[in-house]
Amino acid sequence: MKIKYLLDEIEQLGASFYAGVPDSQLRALCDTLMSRYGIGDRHVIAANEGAAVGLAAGHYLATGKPAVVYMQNSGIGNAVNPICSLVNDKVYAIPVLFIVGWRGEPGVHDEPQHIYQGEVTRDLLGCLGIQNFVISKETTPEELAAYFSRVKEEFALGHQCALVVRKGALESDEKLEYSNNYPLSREDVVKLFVEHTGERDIIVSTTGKLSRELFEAREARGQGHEKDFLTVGSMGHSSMIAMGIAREKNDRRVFCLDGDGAALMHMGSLAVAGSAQMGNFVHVLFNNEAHETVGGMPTVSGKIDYLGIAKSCGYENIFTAETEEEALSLFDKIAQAKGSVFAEIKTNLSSRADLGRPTTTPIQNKEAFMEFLK
Ligand SMILES: Cc1ncc(C[n+]2csc(CCOP(=O)(O)OP(=O)(O)O)c2C)c(N)n1
Repeated sequence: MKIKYLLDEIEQLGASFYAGVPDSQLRALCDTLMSRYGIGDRHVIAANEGAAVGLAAGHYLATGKPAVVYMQNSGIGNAVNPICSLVNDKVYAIPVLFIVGWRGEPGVHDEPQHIYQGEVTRDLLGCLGIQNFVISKETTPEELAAYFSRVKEEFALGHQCALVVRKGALESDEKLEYSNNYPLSREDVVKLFVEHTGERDIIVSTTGKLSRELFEAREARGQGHEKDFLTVGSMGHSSMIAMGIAREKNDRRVFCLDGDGAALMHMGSLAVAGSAQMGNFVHVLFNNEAHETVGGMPTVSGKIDYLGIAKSCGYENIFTAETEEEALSLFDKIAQAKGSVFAEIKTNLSSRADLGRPTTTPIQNKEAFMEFLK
């Protein structure tokens, strides 16, 4: 279905403000919003999906108009609290239109982290009191108009509605290419970590392509995957997984390889990890100022002083790298550091079109990893 039909219906609904977290399955929507509105009056990329509901609520309070919140279905969990305790009609009764990318739809092949989420997506929305309509490639403008009439009725009652978007359902004429000028690629830096971390060092890697690149780097070197915990889902929680391990394994160094979008998503964890001042904790932020994995839409990380934030959160050693030379010298600095480390590495938005996905299952990953931790 052409994205134009959807945006026209939204316009007629009186909604003109969009907030969300990008999703590859909603790429046609994200790119169209970026090209029409950029980031500004009509469109904000939120830190997480719950925050997007907050923005939608604030917009409604200020204008009396409903807003649109877009997200991958993985983000429903982040939004549950403000859906139940803020916008629900038993509280402030604030209409919101959700546009939800349906990863892991039953019967459609997808990665393990999407399977259960995909199974429960519509039930979960139903449970949250949100009427939802499935949008597929075949949805006609007439069917869409009928869904929007229902949305209007629900909005009049102070309810929320959702469009659950199937894979490949939305088409747009524009596909934006995003870029920055940093010399290092994320994948090359990931390879450096594989080469320069020690035999007993532990890696916890963030959601998205970074984990896929780590998996492939091990394969390319003929190594096993037991040293790495791949946070395939649960975006934004790799630092807390790493902290949970580091607390128990004082004699092992734990590297968290984080993404800037993920770190922003639950930024409070930086304060908790930093203030714990664990001498074996090495938090590495791959900052490409974007959600590269899902298409490259920008984050606010270009405007953020992560080094200042890390310092004030209590990290004891703060490093930065933008060139290969600087990235290589990081490993000596980390080896000599006394106390916890935060390192920000600036990376560009290149990634391989033929990048694979883990060929082992999450359970195999967990079992080998736990054995390695013993
Ligand atoms: C809660 C949640 N929201 C959204 C997504 C979809 N998603 C997967 S990876 C990703 C981008 C991650 O960005 P970043 O951490 O900056 O890493 P990059 O891809 O740029 O390396 C997003 C939005 C998700 N998996 N989970």
